[in-house]
Amino acid sequence: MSITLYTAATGNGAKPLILLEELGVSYDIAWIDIMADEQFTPEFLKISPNNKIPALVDDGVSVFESGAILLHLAEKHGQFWSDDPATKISLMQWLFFQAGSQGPMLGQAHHFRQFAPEKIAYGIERYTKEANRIYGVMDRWLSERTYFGGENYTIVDMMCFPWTVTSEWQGVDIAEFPHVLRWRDMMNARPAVQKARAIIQR
Ligand SMILES: N[C@@H](CCC(=O)N[C@@H](CS)C(=O)NCC(=O)O)C(=O)O
Repeated sequence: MSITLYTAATGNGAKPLILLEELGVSYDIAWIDIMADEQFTPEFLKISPNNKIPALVDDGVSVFESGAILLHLAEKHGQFWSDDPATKISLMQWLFFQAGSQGPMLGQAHHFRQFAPEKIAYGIERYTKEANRIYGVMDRWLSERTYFGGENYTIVDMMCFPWTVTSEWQGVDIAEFPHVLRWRDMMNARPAVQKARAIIQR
């Protein structure tokens, strides 16, 4: 069995690393320097046609999109997911919430607040407001359960966690979201999360 993870030091890049560390499987890392446009090379585009990290090659099969990567590994190893239909639907909705809302909106808040060469008030206001709304959604859900999937730790937690590490860059005061903070602290205490964060250095 051979696994190569193509990644970089970003929140999205951390997601599959957390799962690989939780699974305890061996893997190699191929670092992609996205600031030097290595994601646009023809070799990388064969693995990741949307020119983004992370991507994974598992025994010759390539997968892009962090949600697909985590789902592939979780199903293959029979861990951190569920076969129970009702539980699976609940997990799937939060997996897609992460991929379709949490990641992109927190990413936009991060971009307009930290990276945009011009400070555009409309963009900053729109995405800071949206980021705070998203934390409110997570906070309400986590106020009634330990993890996104209830009592079981799953890949949904691994998907949602990395973006919450940099909440202050998104204009979010984490103290206003005590349930997210409690869950984030719990995630940070996991040895696999600490190892993944040390590897990715963030
Ligand atoms: N929805 C994607 C997002 C991946 C993503 O945005 N990756 C960024 C780094 S965090 C990237 O590779 N950016 C390079 C580019 O857009 O050219 C996923 O979850 O895998």
